[in-house]
Amino acid sequence: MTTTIAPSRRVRRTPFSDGVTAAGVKGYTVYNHMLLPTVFRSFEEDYHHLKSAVQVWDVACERQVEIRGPDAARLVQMLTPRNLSKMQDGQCFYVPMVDETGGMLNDPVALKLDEDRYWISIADSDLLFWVKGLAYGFRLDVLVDEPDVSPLAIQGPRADDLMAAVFGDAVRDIRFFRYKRLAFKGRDLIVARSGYSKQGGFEIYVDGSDIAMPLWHALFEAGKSLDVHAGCPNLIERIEGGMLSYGNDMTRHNTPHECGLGRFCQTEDALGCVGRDALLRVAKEGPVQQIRAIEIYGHVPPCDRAWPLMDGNLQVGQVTSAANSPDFATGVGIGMVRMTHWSSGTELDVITPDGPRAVMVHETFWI
Ligand code: THG
Repeated sequence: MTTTIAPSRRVRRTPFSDGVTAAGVKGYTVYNHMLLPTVFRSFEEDYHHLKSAVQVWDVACERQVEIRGPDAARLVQMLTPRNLSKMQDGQCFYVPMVDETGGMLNDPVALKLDEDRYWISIADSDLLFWVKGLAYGFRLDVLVDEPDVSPLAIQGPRADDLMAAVFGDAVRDIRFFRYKRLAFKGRDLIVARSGYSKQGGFEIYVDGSDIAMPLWHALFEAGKSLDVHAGCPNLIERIEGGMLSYGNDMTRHNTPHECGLGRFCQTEDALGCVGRDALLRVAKEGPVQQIRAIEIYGHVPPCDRAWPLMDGNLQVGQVTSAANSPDFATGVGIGMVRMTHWSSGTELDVITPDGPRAVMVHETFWI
């Protein structure tokens, strides 16, 4: 018998699940209580294809927390130390969200839909409860809920051509982290130039499950000559690009500064932000540990727990994501490293379940 995830109502299917199954998905994880494919052909084949062609990703698990009403802007600014005062309709912002201690609660993409309406496209934590709690506790005039919106990502170097075939040439003019409303079957959908890869591409916020499979089929039909394939966020490519995974590389016990997300914090200007005082303190003093790229020498096994980073007998950090990179011909990892050992070129050992491996710390990622 093979090991499977037991299907149940709690582990939610997505409006694209029929397409994902038909495309031969080989592995899933659970993200926001919803299925998220992890592999189709193999991690390596998916990786090479993502970097050379175009893929359609079921990322419906990037659920939206919708905030609407007269106090929407105030509430969204309460959630993040990033200054949102100049955010325009049509913009997406990558925003660290923190609790009252400055601890990371999520690292979503926020979209401003209107002066009084936002979507928060969340990573894997139940942010809805925190947002609802703040709205209730502060008696804010807002509605907070999870709409029937399912992102579908189109990623890879041929993403523009595939999207233009379905939505028209207007997609080519969408700038990075901007969105346009484009028609599909008479429905206006938000199409943003964004996505969880460094290969470029788009995210379509599919508003209404009924058009999910029609859109899926239209993309595969239009992409026949482009070698389009079903794909998913690729572990190897994500690590090469230093894209963090909430719950893996960071948790509530890390500040944005430790996560290397200080450039997304303007805490001084983020008036009303929960955790502002705590973050002003850490921004001034600087973090004592920080995210680093970890080059790992020798084959690495799957990383399903934090691996200690050692300087001899002294633990100086941990590796929380790791894979074997075909393009860079080395093990690649993401780790949290103490400041005494975080400069580029530092040599350490990581303790994997298959034994210790020599590693080198780098301040920049591979791509
Ligand atoms: N897209 C959408 N929702 C999401 C994700 C996404 N929700 C879950 C998860 N991903 C949230 N985490 C991230 C992490 C990184 C980025 C986006 C969401 C990202 N980072 C850019 C980079 O590293 O190149 C920088 C962004 C910027 O410069 O503003 O895109 O992927 N809808």
